[in-house]
Amino acid sequence: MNKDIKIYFAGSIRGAEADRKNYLRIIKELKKRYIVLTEHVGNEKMLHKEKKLTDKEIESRDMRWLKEADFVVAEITSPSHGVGIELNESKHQKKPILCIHKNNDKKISAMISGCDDFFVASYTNIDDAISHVESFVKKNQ
Ligand code: 6IA
Repeated sequence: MNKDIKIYFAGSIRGAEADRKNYLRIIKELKKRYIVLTEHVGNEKMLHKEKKLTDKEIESRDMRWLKEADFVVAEITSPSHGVGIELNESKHQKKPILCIHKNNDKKISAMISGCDDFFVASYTNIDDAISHVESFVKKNQ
């Protein structure tokens, strides 16, 4: 249990094929272990409330949360411009960054797999995804 560790979870929203249910399952498990700053990424109801915010407000709030985060966990199975920007910003802020993706035959961006600042792991189920996060946090704490 690391309830004082803050995780910025990133995942596709307006990007391609956002698998919100999958994000939600991962976030639910992460919340048992850590503080998740960006629960809305997996939560349809919370995202609905975001509609009251302007894109400018979303961008500046998310960048503030990113600064606050101890770790960044990005679900990169579906390509997303927003996630790409968050990853690049996290890299400049020297955050420990874990990118997880479903174990399928789709290739992930070379800009992610080719970058030494990102630790990339594939998973087949939620337990698998969480154990990647746990061991990454343990190693980089
Ligand atoms: O380009 P994308 O939309 O796929 O970017 C997704 C990433 O950017 C996520 O990891 C989020 O942290 C961030 N992001 C993008 N849009 C939002 C948002 N509302 N709310 C919170 N974070 C966001 C989008 C509009 C909503 C009403 C559907």
